[in-house]
Amino acid sequence: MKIVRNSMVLLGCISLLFTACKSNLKKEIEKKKPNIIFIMSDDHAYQAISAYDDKLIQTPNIDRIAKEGMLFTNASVTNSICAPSRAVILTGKHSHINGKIDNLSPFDTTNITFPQILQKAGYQTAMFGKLHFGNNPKGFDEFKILPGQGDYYNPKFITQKGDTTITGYVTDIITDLTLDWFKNRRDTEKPFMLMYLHKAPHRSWLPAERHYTEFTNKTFPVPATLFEDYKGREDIAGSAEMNILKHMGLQYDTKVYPEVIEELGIKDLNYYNPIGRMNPEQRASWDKVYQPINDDFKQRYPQMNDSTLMLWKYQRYMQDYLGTIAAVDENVGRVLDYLDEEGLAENTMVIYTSDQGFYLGEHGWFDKRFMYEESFKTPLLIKWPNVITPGTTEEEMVQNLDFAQTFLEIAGVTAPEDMQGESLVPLLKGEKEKWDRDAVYYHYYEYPAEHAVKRHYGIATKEYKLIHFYYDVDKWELYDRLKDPQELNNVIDDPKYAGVLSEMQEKMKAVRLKYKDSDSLSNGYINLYKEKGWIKE
Ligand code: SGN
Ligand code: CA
Repeated sequence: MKIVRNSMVLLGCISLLFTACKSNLKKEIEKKKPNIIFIMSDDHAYQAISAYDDKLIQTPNIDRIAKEGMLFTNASVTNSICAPSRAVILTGKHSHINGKIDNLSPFDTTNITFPQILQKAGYQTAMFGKLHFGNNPKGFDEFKILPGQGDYYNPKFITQKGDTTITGYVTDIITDLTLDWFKNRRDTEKPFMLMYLHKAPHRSWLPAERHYTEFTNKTFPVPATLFEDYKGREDIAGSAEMNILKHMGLQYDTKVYPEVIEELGIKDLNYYNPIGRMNPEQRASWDKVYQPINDDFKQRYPQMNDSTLMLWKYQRYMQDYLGTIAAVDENVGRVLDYLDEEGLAENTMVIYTSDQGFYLGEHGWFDKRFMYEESFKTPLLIKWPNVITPGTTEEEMVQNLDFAQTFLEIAGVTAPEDMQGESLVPLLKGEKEKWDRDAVYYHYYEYPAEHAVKRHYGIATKEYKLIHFYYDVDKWELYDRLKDPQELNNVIDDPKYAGVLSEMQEKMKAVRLKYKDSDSLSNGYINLYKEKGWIKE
């Protein structure tokens, strides 16, 4: 009897030990799963990252990600506007499938997002910064997000414990919140997925005080197409309302004081004053630098013509836009340093991207929305030690649609069948032979709306781009991306391109079929605008 009891106790012990070992082993494996830090800025043009182009600004910290990892030179978005881009990233589905077609309607939270899946798979998840969804994110153990667009100075945050307003500069604060989470609440037993999302450099471009002088003292090179006249494309490019001369606000964007505008008798955009949130101390530091700019403008304005005013506005735009990026770069450096110091860098994938590209004076524009190069293309830099060969450049066509499946694959989770992207892991591993995408798809919807960019969809191959503008127009454009990188010549009617055109049209049909987009879906989304009264019949 005794022997039997003893052996049962022994067996029990072994089984307990086995279970403990198994659960420790599981924890070890969980811990070894790569961590993910997804860094995204808002409206950060690749032209303003020195790893891509160093004529405007040096961004040594962001560049570090490419130096230690991979720089994607042909990454694009599927719909060049904020909240839709974020919805595509979280769901791995095009806008016409996830339903978030524009910034105006709230995100449908019945969509399954990759953070929800990762959280279930044992990842600790956190989000800090700008989401812009109109509702809170699902699948996060912790979030502190800006309401809507958020503010540069003394921003309010939505948290799980209620709203809070924090004194200071938004880019620094989002980083402080992130580092505070790392230091005080990161579960060292679990892998993590962190979304660290900057508001900068979104309009209306308020830099941090420490960057005022440096940037307002600089003069930036003028893009070749700043004075484009949109000839032959009057009803598409020419009808958009994002021209620096005509549509950029003197007060709102270039920071001319309301009293100066009044004194000069200028009719300006009727926007609120973005420096209004500053406290007296912040305002005093601002005035020290921006009052002399105003004095100078007051003196020069009477002699200005359209062309000198355009140049003045362009320089003011660049000074403030790039000034906000200096703080993003410094703060990215703080996070990268923390990872290095804590020995976390080794097992962490770091991604830097933007929710879309942006025009920095090309075509005379600011803003985005079009499928044309500067707003279609987005920066993408990824480091993943021991997997990516440092300093690699990748020219394959990848999209924000691909992130969800990439993260799921590196976490060892099978992606839902209905996600529409491709995992980037083969490219990250240098296994190019496993990548066979030859075209990407794009669809923009937010019209009629601010900036008046018409609804359009299109495909891009490495060589060509075919775009169809619809709803209140029916216009097709074809661009030769290699011969005409600035996209000034629409060759749709050029007989030399007849063969290319028919090939691209066939491809467009196939791609639309593959991603399940159709005219009937587009009409459904137009009807939605009619129902909401945003389109008058
Ligand atoms: C705001 C801006 C627009 C910008 C949209 C979308 N105007 O409406 O210039 O296109 O955001 O930007 S502002 O007067 O509010 O600054 S997005 O990045 O959120 O999509
Ligand atoms: Ca944006």
